[in-house]
Amino acid sequence: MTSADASTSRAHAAVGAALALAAVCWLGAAAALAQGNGLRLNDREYFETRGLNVLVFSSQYNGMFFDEKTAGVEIIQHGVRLATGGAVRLKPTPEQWDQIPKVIDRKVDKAANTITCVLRYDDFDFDSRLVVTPDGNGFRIAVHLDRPVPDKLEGRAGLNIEFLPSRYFERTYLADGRPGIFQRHPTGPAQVKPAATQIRQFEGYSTFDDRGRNEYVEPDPVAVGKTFVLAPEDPERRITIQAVSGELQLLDGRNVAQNGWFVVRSLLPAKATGKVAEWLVRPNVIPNWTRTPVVGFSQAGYHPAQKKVAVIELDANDTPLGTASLFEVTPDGTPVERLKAKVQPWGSFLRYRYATADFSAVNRPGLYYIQYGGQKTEAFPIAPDVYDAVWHPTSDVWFPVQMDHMFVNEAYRVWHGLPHMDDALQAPLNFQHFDGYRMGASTETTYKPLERIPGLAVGGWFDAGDFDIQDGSHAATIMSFVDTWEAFRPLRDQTLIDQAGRFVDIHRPDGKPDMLQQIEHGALQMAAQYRALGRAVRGVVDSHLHRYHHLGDASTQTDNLAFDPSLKPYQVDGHRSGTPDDRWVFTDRTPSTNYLGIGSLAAASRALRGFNDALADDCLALAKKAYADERQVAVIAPPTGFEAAFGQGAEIAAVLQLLVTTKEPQYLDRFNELIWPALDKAAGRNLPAAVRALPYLGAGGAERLRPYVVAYKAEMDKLSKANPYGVPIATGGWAGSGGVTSWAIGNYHLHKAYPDLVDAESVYRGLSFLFGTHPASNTSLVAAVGTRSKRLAYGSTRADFTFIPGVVVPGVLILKPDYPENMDDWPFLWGENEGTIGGASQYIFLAHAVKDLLGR
Ligand SMILES: [Ca+2]
Ligand SMILES: [Ca+2]
Repeated sequence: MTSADASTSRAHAAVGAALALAAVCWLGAAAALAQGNGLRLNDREYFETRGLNVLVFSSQYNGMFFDEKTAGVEIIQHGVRLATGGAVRLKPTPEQWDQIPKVIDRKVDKAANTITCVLRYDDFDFDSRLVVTPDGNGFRIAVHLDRPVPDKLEGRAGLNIEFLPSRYFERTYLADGRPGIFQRHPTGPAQVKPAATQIRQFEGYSTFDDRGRNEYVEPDPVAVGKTFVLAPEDPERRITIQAVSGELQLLDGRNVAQNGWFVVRSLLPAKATGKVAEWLVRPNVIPNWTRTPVVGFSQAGYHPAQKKVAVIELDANDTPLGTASLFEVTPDGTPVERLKAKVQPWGSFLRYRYATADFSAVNRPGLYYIQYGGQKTEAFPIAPDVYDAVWHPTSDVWFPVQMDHMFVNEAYRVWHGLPHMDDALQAPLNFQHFDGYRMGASTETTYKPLERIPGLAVGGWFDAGDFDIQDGSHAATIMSFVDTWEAFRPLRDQTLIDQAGRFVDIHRPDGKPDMLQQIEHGALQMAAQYRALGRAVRGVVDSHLHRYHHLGDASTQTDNLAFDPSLKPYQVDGHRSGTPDDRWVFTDRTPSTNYLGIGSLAAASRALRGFNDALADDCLALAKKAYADERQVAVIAPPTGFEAAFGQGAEIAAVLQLLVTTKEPQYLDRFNELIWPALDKAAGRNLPAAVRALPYLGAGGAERLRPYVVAYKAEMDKLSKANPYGVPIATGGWAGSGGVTSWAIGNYHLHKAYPDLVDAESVYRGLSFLFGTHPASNTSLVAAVGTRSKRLAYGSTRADFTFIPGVVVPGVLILKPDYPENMDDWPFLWGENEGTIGGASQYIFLAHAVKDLLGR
């Protein structure tokens, strides 16, 4: 929530207090008095009072991506999560890949109103007990030790809690009464320490590029004292922290990592046991605070013919108003009320209450806004052409910026220089990478570890906010683009893409459809991998952790010079250097990834026919050979585990693409062999492929498939009642706009084949969800699309607190147990703000699909 939202929420609190029914107010006050205004443990196992929640390891640190800033003791003050990471930590300002404690025991004691967690660091055989207990208007955090801090951690282990910098921008603090300003950008202090004193990071890798100097950097405190008051001037953010013994430090984690937070810390004393640290934390609470309602609607507007339903998200203590109004904005600025809609209470979902207001009756083209109580939304259009251009930023800007092995320019701005011309080396053996890649005991290729794999410095997209090429999502993106091309033929040409010159210029037509040029760019990388390796692999990724977190111009991530081990590090000789920074190709054998790669080549060969015939021929030949090879492997060694369970979906995609491209009976037979048992196992996941194969399945195909669609429709009806948005909302560690998009695309295919069973509104709802009809905020999740859209995202420009236009962010993360969040003032949570090529390509398809249905 931004400071503008914070002031409206204060205003709303005042209005709410004045307008709310007296009886409700009185009951609320009585209940609060009965609880002594204090925090109580609720049924969801966190501490709660009106305006304040304290979570104690409701979420745990994730071993996969380590510190995601969503674990430990966390504070949600006036509806805004602003503190995380409360725990015993081993560094002043732990980074993402620093050691995280494992929770080996968590006791929620309702009778004692206490949560106790035992935290363990296996590397040091170090256990601590963290106890959180409400106290007066706040709570106590205490650390207990049965055995003293291990020698190696003396002066290192401390009680930490982290505060989100953006929540404190333009605010101040007091340290024992001494004033300070929270810096907008970190300005130290920091100190250099010998590398030997560094506490081991993930798998022994280092986030720090010491340029061979055998050292690393740690922040020093910005302030020290017994009592800190954070944001004393702001009743929404004011928090007082007092060290019962010892002292507090205030540190700025951004000095070592742009995604660092402000840290309040007390070192644990050496050689001590029992209660070794204790804080009294008192977050200010505004009496009878009520969160400002969120009026969810489509920031991109509505087609006159579609339903227009606003979803109103309300504080649990709020009561829905009777009506909401739709005002038209007339040319002289006078608002004219066009409809007063009844507000229909929907019920509870997660921590909020919901209601809906249906404005569908208004269908006259114009500009409108929704008024709910004292609140009015941004203006938005109702018009037949609202969806015509919504995919343009993603296609014109975001995808060009994601292009690897190209120099990318936009008018006066260079997005990035020519990157990764030193691709790529065979990854070494037995290697656990920091981004989930892994190599086993064999390369399973003809290349030796660290040997150059030729021909890979061409084509490809950065998968997401980092700079790797992931084959699975890369292949899915090519197939999605081919779907869009074949279904809708978008001829838009606003980008110059010159493969020979490795040059991309945005807003500069070159006479060639951009969609075909993107398919070509993807196919160039994929075909290069098949030429060199005979199959798709896990992907191409940075070799060292200190380069993986690279922020800025992709062309400076490596030196673009081929690594030559006979030279010294940083020594350059012609086109070779001694710096081992070339990316690695992880070549572990994964049939499902290979099948997706095969499908992408087969699909690309169709789209590229007549555009780049040589590449089209090559793609198809590589796909057919690789498919035959992979089937041989499957006969010798049938897949097991994950591959057995999920690999068939990928083979279905491959066979479908080969079938559509070649019409050969061998692929039709294999498709029939695979698809029907797959439908019996999981209809929803496999229906889109089955529906698209209908033209090949013969006369009875559609009728044979119908019962599966009937069953899917029943599931969908159930789902549309599970939350007020009528779409599947994911609850995992990565927010769900991608899932919503592919769900809506599936519905599009089903609607086209079975319009009596699956309606078009289920397709539109997916897009409306992305455009602002979602929990937590009403910001469009597609940057630069809609009146108000994402102002920052987890892309290569995140350190600048901005976004790449057209990025589709994952969106609203549901933090355990009940808190929906999408930060729009802090870009660094990838689960909320990192766009992917898969999600973006699917968004382009969905935008076309919605326009297609509404254009009829
Ligand atoms: Ca073009
Ligand atoms: Ca290099």
